[in-house]
Amino acid sequence: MPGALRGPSDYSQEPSRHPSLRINAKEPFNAEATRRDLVASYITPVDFFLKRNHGPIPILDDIDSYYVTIGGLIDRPAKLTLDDIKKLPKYNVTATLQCAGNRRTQMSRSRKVRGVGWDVCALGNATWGGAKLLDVLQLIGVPYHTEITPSGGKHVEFTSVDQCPEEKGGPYKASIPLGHATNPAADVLVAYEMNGEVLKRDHGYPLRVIVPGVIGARSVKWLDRIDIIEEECQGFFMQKDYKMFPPSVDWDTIVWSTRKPQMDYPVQSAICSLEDTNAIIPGEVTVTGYALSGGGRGIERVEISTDGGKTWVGAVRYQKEGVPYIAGDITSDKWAWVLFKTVVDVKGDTEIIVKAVDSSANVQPESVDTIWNLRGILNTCWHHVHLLTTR
Ligand code: MTE
Ligand code: MO
Repeated sequence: MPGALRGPSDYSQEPSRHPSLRINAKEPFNAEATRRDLVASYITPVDFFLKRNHGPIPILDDIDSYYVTIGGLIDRPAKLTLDDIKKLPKYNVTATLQCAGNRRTQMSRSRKVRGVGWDVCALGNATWGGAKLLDVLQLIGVPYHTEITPSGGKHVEFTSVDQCPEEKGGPYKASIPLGHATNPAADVLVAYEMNGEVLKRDHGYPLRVIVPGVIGARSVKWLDRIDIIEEECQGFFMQKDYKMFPPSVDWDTIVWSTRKPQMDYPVQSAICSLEDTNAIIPGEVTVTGYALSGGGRGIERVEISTDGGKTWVGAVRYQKEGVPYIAGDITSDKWAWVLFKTVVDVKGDTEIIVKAVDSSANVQPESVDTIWNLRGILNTCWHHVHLLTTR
């Protein structure tokens, strides 16, 4: 089913970006904020939000001729304009989008992996405005809480318009199970706003999918089609990428079909107020950063160690200024990261370590070697910062 629209095949019409971003690859454009910029606010400004692309950025500004085709294993296929989507009830969901490749550079230091290198900022936390995917699906006759349609549809596939070399010049694609898409509590959105503004081209203008609690790769930008399909999407990024293999599998032994596409991400945290290179004056040092987990699990604890992991001290967690964070409470944003803060007394050269525990009591692994994988995804080991003090 070829899409109606096609993005550019070269990089001559890229949007402008904030000059302070760390650029990890120019074409396709892949960039992250500096650590300090990332945690300066709970809601990440669009400028500092992760930019993760596999091809040139599409231009879909002829909004009068734009529509999303909804088809596949259903009786009532439809073409929906942006206005049709905007007529549905609007939801604002604050959700963190994290790329599965976050912290890949560090994993590659232990043993080389393939993929764009990222420091600890391949994520961002935004308030996404849009229709719920299940309301869009209801328009074509799919009821809520459905795992299979009468014609055998079990997955919802999202197809974009960007041309990705990995798809042999075809568009980026991904799918999620129908049961996930039609679960009202999963908050899957067809979004047209980011932080109260119209989506920027870099982030999927005019429409993108947001799948909260799931690796960023499934939140397809520049939406062209939504199809109900029988089996999960066969695209490159579902079948030949973004799968988690054990450390024993390498490029000569990999059998892609033995693993399912990665969906939820595991518990993660990182220190963002400090870099390995900082020369610190001995005394009190403020340590801030973020923690998050997938699947809507909250953050139960964030702990800091300065003695190599023998003893740990809890850090203060927060989302909104002045509101104490309680995992699972209605006052917290369940799909969003939690920022943390603590003060450490640094006497001499010190290594500071952070780890988080989520509301299912999952803990980050100590060492990168036990989770090493050839594509360098889901590096969630304890995050270390090495501080040198000035005398
Ligand atoms: N959608 C399209 N059409 N093309 C892409 O290359 N990249 C995916 C996802 N959706 C991608 C896409 C990946 S891997 C991630 S991590 C997120 O978009 C990044 O979204 P962002 O650039 O808005 O931060
Ligand atoms: Mo990603």
